[in-house]
Amino acid sequence: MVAKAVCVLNGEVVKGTVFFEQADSKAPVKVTGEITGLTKGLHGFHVHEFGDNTNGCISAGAHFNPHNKDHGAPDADVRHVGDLGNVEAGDMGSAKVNITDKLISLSGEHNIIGRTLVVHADPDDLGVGGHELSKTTGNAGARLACGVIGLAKL
Ligand SMILES: *[C@@H]1O[C@H](CO)[C@@H](O)[C@H](O)[C@H]1NC(C)=O
Ligand SMILES: [Cu+2]
Ligand SMILES: [Zn+2]
Repeated sequence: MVAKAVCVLNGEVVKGTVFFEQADSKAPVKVTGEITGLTKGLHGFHVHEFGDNTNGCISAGAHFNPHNKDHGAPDADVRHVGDLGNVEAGDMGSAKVNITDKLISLSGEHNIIGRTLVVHADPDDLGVGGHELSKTTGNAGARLACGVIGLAKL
């Protein structure tokens, strides 16, 4: 059965709306939308563990990682479930999101509904940057905007 979810990203400057759609519980999830107010270039893009924004994006915790793996690229064998890589903003600071991901889900063990989507200040090095944070966060820097992923109308 098709499932849909939505997230409104809300930061001081960075805003966005991101839609999630999954044809059935085993299908890949299509992630689409637009994020504005970014600097030109790549920005880390992840699902973090908790849908808690009581202290801003910080209370969302670490990357959603139910299997205790190292951080990695979306297409890597070793990655967090929440690792969606980067979005890329153009000259006007707007990024079109168009990702299809095989690991996140809108139900079951990898369910991202009720968790937080975060867009970061810096590029995610996809675990291979050689920085001390590469294997945990991709060294993606500050959390510019975030929002809780919620159920959407079908
Ligand atoms: C999103 O990506 C898919 C596959 O790469 C492509 O077929 C589709 O046209 C893209 N959609 C948009 C809105 O860019
Ligand atoms: Cu993140
Ligand atoms: Zn990660």
